[in-house]
Amino acid sequence: MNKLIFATNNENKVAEIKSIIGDLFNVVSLKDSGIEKDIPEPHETLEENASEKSWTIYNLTGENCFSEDTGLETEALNGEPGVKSARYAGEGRSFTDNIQKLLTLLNGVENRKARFRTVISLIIDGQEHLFSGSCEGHIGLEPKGEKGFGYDPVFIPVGDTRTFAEMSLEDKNIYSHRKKATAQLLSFLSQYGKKMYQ
Ligand code: ITT
Repeated sequence: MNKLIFATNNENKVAEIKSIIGDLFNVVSLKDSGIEKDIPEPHETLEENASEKSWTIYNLTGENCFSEDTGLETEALNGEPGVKSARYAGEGRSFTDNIQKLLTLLNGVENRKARFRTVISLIIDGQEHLFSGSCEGHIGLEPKGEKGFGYDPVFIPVGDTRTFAEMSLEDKNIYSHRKKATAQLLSFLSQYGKKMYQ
């Protein structure tokens, strides 16, 4: 089966992407590849950060790989936390702190519209390809649910009344930004595979 290194240190992302890709590709995380590397995310856009992550691992291994950068963008906060999503409350702070900061900034704010956006950077045979997916929704008044990760307890997608953290992974995949971006990646890979073997 074709191997693809997933350039991430976030095991929750690995579980989600594996649940979407299934057996079509052998997705191997950095941990499973024995690579210990804190990949830099120094840029102002998800695209540039995703690109930096995948080139870092491609240059290190020479193997086909992909990465993704995801941000939660809220309308009332001009797109924040956005690219700062992972470290919104500061370096080394917990996810509870990130959620608390977001809820405090949105306290009393009527417009709670938000969206998750994922950008995937794939490097295959030395060439980069970008894919993206987004999910519209709103930020709840308080955290709800125990499943998922990150901002899932406060994000409610359009079309549902539950937060992502109250859903099974199967249900999150009905709406999810990551699912949409990964579907594009899969469609590209299946076309690419056909061209290679024609
Ligand atoms: P890598 O860079 O190693 O892939 P990361 O955790 O730093 O992992 P990102 O910068 O892409 O990943 O993600 C920013 C944060 O946004 C991340 O720490 C998550 O907690 C949160 N996040 C990403 N996807 C999410 C999702 O589907 N649901 C809830 N929160 C999410």
